[in-house]
Amino acid sequence: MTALSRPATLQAPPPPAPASDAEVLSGAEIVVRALLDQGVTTLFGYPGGAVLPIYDALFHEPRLRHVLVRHEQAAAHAAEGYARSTGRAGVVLVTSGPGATNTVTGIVDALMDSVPLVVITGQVPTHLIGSDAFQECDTVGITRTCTKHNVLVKDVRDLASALHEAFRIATTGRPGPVLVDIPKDVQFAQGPYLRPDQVRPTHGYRPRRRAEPSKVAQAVEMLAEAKRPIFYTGGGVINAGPQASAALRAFARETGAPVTSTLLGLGAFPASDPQWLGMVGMHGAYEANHAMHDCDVMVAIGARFDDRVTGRIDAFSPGSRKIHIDIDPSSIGKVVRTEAGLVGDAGEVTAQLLELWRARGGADLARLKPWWRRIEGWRSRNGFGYRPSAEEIKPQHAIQRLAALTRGRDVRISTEVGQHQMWAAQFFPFEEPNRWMTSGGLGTMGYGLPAAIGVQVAHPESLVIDIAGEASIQMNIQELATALQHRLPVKVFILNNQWMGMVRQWQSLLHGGRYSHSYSESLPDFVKLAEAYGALGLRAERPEALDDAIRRMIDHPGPVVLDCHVSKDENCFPMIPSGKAHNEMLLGEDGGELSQAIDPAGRRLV
Ligand SMILES: Cc1cc2nc3c(=O)[nH]c(=O)nc-3n(C[C@H](O)[C@H](O)[C@H](O)COP(=O)(O)OP(=O)(O)OC[C@H]3O[C@@H](n4cnc5c(N)ncnc54)[C@H](O)[C@@H]3O)c2cc1C
Ligand SMILES: Cc1ncc(C[n+]2csc(CCOP(=O)(O)OP(=O)(O)O)c2C)c(N)n1
Repeated sequence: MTALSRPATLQAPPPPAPASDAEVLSGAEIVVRALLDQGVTTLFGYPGGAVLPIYDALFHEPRLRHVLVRHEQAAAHAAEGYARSTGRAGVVLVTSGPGATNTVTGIVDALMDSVPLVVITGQVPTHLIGSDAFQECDTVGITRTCTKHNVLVKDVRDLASALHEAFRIATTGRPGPVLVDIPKDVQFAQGPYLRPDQVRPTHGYRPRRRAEPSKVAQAVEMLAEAKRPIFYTGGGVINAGPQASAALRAFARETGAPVTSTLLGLGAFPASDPQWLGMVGMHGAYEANHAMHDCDVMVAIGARFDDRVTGRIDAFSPGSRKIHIDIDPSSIGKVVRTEAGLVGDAGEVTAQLLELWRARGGADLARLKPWWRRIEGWRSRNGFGYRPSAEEIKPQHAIQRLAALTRGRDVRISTEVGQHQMWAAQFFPFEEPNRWMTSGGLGTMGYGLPAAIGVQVAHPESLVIDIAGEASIQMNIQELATALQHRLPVKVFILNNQWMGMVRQWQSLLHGGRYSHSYSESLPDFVKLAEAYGALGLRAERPEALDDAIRRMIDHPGPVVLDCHVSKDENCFPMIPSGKAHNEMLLGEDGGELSQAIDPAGRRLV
């Protein structure tokens, strides 16, 4: 998805309807009022010259909580964490020039992963635009291809409607980031304030929520005839809200089909459910990938056939007919041929399917028995197997212990990017949506800690843990100060293998073991570093110290960094090497029958 693929109707909104009785406010006050009227309670930001009038207006507004980050990239990721864990838009406020450019990584991240953000940037005064003024950059130009919509507001009379439209566009249809660039003179100028109900929506942008009935009927018949069906679910189910997860659970139960999910969809379907096959894709479960490869009808719900999922596209599930439910029509048929494309919201369309399924009297579940027997065969092989050790902490074991020791708590997990992220996806079971925050499409190292901060702001009572690598965590480590300042007791659980492990793994398997610049030299002492910020620093170096360290981490009332030293050379398996098919997975040395490990759903595997 790029902004260029979006309908042209997402251009600048039309001028607002004249409201003679409208209240007159300064541009800065309009921003604050619009945020309040949109139900915003929290924003993540960093001040600077071009945005000072808005900061001044915020000074007088106790109903808006401003979380001061230490780097604008982190503001965007924190807003993503907030949005992902609540389903509401995350709001970012930054200055012009470097403030705006620093947010770009987070904005692209949100675009790739369909996260609703409203990013407000200050801009130099209108008469200076184009003069290379101090801290001027073409924010709208720079972010054109990485926002769902962006707009430079040159007239204060357009400001309220631009802001309300930003929220509507960010949160409806396929969610994404919207940027509103506001020159400083517009922030000072006086203009009419329009409430959301006074704003005319942008003409033509009306995302469809319910699928065409004929397509629903076609999909139901395809599913009823299927002998080897599978549900391939994704981030779109999370976007669609908890009712979508509920509809998915009911539909899966009544159709008897196995369920897989992408990295971004974890939690939409409970990991403890017997119909759950685990994550699909490059580092997905052995049984999930085989079932995807051999199914005859695939029902993709809010999943976009990413290349980490499909592997070699001409070998992707070659014998199956595809049903694709997606709110973004441009997603359907983009990567794979689709027999039934259902445009609409994952929750509403799944409910439509369920209703018609029930009306037709379901289908004979006995026909799926041979399919489930094959799946059980794949399941009996422990694809996530690894060789346990009494000498060193295995990273997979560390995640299993973290999952075991936090079970029963209201826990929410974010991650950085790398092997630790994949092990977290494989070994930490999620039962509910909005509990798992990770950077999938862009794969942004440095995402996890600020995202955890955003999650903790939204869920003060939750246990929020960033599962990190020692390389990734250093990309936004400064955000420990944000956590301390705002009394956010986030935990950082570092799987420290002293390598950029995922890079080392690829170099090991695909580049002849030439480890070019992937060793993490000169690592800081993370315990001292945590202490320097005022957090609790802990270290675990041996397996017998692990449980105690995790307990101390989760019981501590403030922010904690736990530096967990793990095996240096462990690879993450299964792995579908790039350009290979789903049934050409590499397994670890114990990816067979040997391991005593348990899988994410708690099944003991031999
Ligand atoms: C190191 C690394 C390894 C990875 N390995 C894997 C892997 O093994 N397996 C894996 O799955 N991923 C993996 N990923 C992630 C991968 O790159 C993609 O981000 C991910 O697969 C995309 O998930 P998704 O298809 O659910 O799409 P998303 O990006 O979540 O897209 C959601 C889709 O749903 C649609 N949608 C949005 N809202 C709605 C709604 N309300 N109703 C209906 N549709 C909606 C959108 O239009 C879009 O098409 C990896 C990432 C990294 C960084
Ligand atoms: C900003 C950014 N730069 C580079 C990469 C490429 N990359 C992916 S994983 C990885 C190594 C991550 O190392 P670490 O955080 O220690 O995690 P590990 O893989 O060891 O668990 C790198 C460099 C990236 N994803 N993001």
